[in-house]
Amino acid sequence: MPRIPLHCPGTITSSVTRTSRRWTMRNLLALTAALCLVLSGIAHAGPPVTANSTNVISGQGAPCQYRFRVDGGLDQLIVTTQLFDAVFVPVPAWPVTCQLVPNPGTLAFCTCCPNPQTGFTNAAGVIVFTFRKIGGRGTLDVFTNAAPAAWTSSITFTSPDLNGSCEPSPQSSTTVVDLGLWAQCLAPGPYCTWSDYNCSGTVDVVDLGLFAGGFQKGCAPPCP
Ligand SMILES: [Ca+2]
Repeated sequence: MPRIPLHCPGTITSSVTRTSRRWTMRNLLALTAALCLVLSGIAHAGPPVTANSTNVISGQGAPCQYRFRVDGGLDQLIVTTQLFDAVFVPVPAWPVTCQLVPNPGTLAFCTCCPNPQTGFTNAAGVIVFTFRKIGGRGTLDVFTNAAPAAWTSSITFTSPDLNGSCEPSPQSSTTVVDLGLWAQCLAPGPYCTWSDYNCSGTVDVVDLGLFAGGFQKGCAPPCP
């Protein structure tokens, strides 16, 4: 017996439902795209504001000072900056410069790597600078410029290259001249922080060991 094709009411309904679903999906996609455009317009950041942003300096390995070494051994100074605008929206792709600047307390300073360093904030408004391979002793200003936002902090530091000579490798930046500077602070001479690498309050054989770690070390790539 030949079969008669039937259009059941149920089939028609499901076809209509499918079409309607497709139409709704298309509208939903269009709406989402429009919403994204509007939101991205709202989220567009203004210039960074110092009071709303953060600039954190870390990496100090001893309680009283940073200890650097021209080969990058010992401490690294890490500057983490996050920029926000006046309404706390992160500021991406913003140019930031970070510089170690000698101040009146700087007794000697040299660096094997570029100073200042420059870069751009990421999507979260964050940029991280790393400073290492440094010689000298005393204090330094850490100046971060994300104009119109800016910060200046001061750090105390030392290194086995106490006179900040930064000889290139294979020369040694730590020589008998530096040994003389270190030994000035041995008892009964006056105490000085720069010779006290472990910040114990006295200059002794432990510090001599850390100082000696600078022998045969000179400036060499990579940077930072
Ligand atoms: Ca030296």
